[in-house]
Amino acid sequence: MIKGRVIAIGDVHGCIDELRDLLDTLAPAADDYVLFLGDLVNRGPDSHAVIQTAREIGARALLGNHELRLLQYRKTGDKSRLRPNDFDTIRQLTDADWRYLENMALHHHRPDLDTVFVHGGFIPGRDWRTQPAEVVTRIQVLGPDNKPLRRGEAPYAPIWADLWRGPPFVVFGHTPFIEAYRAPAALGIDTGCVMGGKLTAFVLPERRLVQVKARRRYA
Ligand SMILES: [Mn+2]
Repeated sequence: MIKGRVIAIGDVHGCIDELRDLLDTLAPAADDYVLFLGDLVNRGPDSHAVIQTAREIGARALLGNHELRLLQYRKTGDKSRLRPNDFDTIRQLTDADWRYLENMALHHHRPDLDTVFVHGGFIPGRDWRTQPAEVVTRIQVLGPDNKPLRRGEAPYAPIWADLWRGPPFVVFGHTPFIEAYRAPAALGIDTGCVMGGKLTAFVLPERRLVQVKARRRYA
């Protein structure tokens, strides 16, 4: 029995003003399930405010590659893999923010909607449930031998979502597109807000896109 809506929100990357605009438009109700698709942090103006807002509205969040990198540093103290803007984010995060990051799941499955939500995606043809964090938070395209790669590493390789047949239907972020990306059994909703694009939400069960424009280009 479905109660309320599922509201999936694409990569926010610290864009707090646009997140507030989007939430004003969506006006989530108490029985709506608000789910961030990861990469709430880094690059944009205020990672802390984004996580605080997510907490305050009782939203859940999935692990993105940016959070995964921050958490690996938090666990090991090893700074060698951090990127310059990770340091800005680390300075902003409170203990409550870190707890929120530590509770991020790899994916969220809704059998009643035949839909799985994930940050990056999945290797097609394999059980999505057993794919590791390094794959599901980072995959963009499929290289030779089904190797998950970033788009920049293999510009002519197919987007994983184009080869995903489902079921389940997959809603994902991570790979920025100018418009929401409609594949046969997947939908990409990272529309590059931090790069001056849009912040996109996908609302189920009505399957409606809700978008706000970036106020400016932040990265
Ligand atoms: Mn990402």
